Amino acid sequence: MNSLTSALHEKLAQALAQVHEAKSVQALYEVKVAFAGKQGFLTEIMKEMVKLSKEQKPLFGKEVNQCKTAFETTYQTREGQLQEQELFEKVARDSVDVSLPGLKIPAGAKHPIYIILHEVVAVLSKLGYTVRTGPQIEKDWYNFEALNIPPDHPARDMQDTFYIDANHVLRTHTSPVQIHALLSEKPPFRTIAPGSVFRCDSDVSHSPNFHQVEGLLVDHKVSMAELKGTISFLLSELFGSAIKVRFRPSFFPFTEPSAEFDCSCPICASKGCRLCKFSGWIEIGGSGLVNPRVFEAVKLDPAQWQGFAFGFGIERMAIIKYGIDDIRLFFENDLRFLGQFSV
Ligand code: 2U9
Repeated sequence: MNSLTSALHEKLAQALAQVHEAKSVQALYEVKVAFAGKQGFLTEIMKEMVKLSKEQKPLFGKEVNQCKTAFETTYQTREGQLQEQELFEKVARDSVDVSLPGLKIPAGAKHPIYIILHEVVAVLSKLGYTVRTGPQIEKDWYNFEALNIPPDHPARDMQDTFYIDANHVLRTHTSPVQIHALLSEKPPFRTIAPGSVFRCDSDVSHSPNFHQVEGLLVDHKVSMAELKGTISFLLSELFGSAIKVRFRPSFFPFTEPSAEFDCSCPICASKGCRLCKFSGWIEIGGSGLVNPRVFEAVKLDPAQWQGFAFGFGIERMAIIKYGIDDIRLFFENDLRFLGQFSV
């Protein structure tokens, strides 16, 4: 046996021992790369063949092939064992203890604002109102001008309005939705615009972002009596038929005449409590007959068309209905607060 052949057999014996000793599929693979890989021992020893005689060369080539086959066979057997072993270890490691109690997934709850908003929509739908929505960023004209709010009106003051730029604002009410409706739809119609509005104001009873519902009915002849009937119906459906409603003269640029409306305190049944400030009455919102100047702005003839409109804040409704004393709770997403409204 020449020295190359004995080196070959010695290395094969070594590699087979390493195969048996390998503790992982990865370690095993490294043995294979070192012995039979492209740049491994067998490739290198083949290069040494030039040193052999013409007769020795084919014999040595045959030896190399036999060693390769012997290595492969042993390698594959060991690989199978290690793969199985690793699989068992993985299964043992990842096993599930089926006797452990399951994770409790708490049930979600509807947000109180969502609950009230949908109650209001449900009641007004019975009277034939359909919901309209619109963008939260509005052109000055839709939010103010068309609603007869002149440039020097206090509602436009930087303190109340978030300006995006000189011509765009975060809507301060949902009235621009009604302006879009008046421009795109042929009256008569009745519509409600619920949604998020923004005012630069923040304390226990004011949030820079709150929700409103506004209603608008347009027809040839519309009266304050119909407006009062609509508001009374809505409040009695929301707070119960025992509720009393009163209207107080007020002023809004977009309605004339205008009236604010209150309801008897549903918390203390008008006996007097902290919520109604011991007056027995709670302020709910504002209303009135659509100012003819609004019809003129949207190119509708005020001699042909009349309307009534009303608006109120949803947070305020929720505060009254649930006896909540800080408006900021609606926006903090504290699950201890939100969980109380689960159905
Ligand atoms: C058009 C014409 C008139 C909607 C109205 C009020 C009165 C009102 C406030 C109540 C509390 C807003 O959330 S609040 O601060 N709203 O007092 N809103 S009348 O009048 C309209 C709307 C659209 C075309």
